[in-house]
Amino acid sequence: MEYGTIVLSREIPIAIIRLNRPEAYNALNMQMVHEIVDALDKLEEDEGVRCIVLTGNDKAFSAGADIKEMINLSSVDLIRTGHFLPLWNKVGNYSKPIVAALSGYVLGGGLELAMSCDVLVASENTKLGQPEINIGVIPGGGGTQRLTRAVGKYKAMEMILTGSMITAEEALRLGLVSRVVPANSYLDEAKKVALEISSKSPLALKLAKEAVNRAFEISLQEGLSFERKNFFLLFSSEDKKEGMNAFLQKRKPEFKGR
Ligand code: DAK
Repeated sequence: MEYGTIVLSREIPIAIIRLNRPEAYNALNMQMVHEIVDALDKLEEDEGVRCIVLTGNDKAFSAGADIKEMINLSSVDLIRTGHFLPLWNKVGNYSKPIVAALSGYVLGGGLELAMSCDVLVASENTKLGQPEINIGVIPGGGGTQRLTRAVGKYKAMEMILTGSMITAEEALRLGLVSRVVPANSYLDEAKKVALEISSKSPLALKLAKEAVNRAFEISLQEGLSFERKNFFLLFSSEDKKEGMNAFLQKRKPEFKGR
C-alpha cells in the first residue's frame, strides 16, 4: 500500500511511523487512520520489528481529528462507520511496544492517540490538550478516561472543561509523559528508548504490556493474579533460559521470542 499521509521507515529492530500532513498540523483524517492501521498491521507481522516509534513533526504530533472532514458528519454516520474506531482499537490493543515521540501540538484525538501508546517522549516545546469543548463536543477517543486515569479528576476536568493546553514540563509533573528532552533531540531520544526496549525478550515485552494495561481495567487482586500467570508463563520460554544464562555467564542475552 502506497501511503499519502504517513511515512513508514524501518531501522531494524525498530520502525518509525511519521504522521505527515504538515499543512494541517497532522490532523487525523480517514485516510491517515487507514494508513496507520495498515502500517501497524504490517509491523505486527514483521518479526524483525520489535518496537515502533510513532511521531509527527517539530510543530505538531497531531492537532486532533480533521475538523474539515468531521463538520458534515452526523451521529448516524459515526454509528454506521465507527469512524476512528479501527485506530483506537488497533493502537489500544497492539501487541508490540509503541513509543510516541511528541513535539509541538498534541491535541484532541492527537493526545488520545499518544495516550494509547506505551512510552511518551516529549520535546520541551510540546503543548498538550483536549480542546474538543471549544468546538462544541467532548473527547471521543478515550480522552475522558485515559487522561483522568493519568492525571486525576481535577486536572482532567480543568483541561477537558476549559480546553486549555499544558506544557511538556507540566505533563511530566502530572505523569502524562514519560520524559521531556530538548527540542532538537526528541526523536533521537525516542529511538534510543525504542532500541533499548527492542533488546528485551519480545514475549516478555508483550506480557508485561498486557499486565500493565490490565491495571486500568480490573481490581488489584485480579491484576496481581493476571501478572503472576504471565510471570509463570514466561518460565516456559527459551528467552527466560537465555536471559538467566546470559546473566550468569556475564554476556548480553540474545532473545528470539521463543
Ligand atoms: N483539523 C483540520 N485542520 C486543522 C486542524 C484540525 N484539527 N488543526 C489545524 N488545522 C489547520 C487549520 O485549519 C489551518 O489550515 P488553513 O487555514 O491553513 O487551510 C492550518 O491547520 C493551520 O492552523 P491555524 O491557522 O489554526 O494555526 P495556529 O498556529 O494559529 O493554531 C492550533 C494552531 C493547533 C492551536 C489550531 O489550529 C487549533 O486549535 N486547531 C484545532 C485543534 C482542535 O480543536 N483539535 C480537536 C479536534 S476534535 C472519534 C474520537 C475522537 C475524535 C473524533 C472521533 N470517534 C470515536 C468517532 C477526535 C476529535 C478531535 O480531535
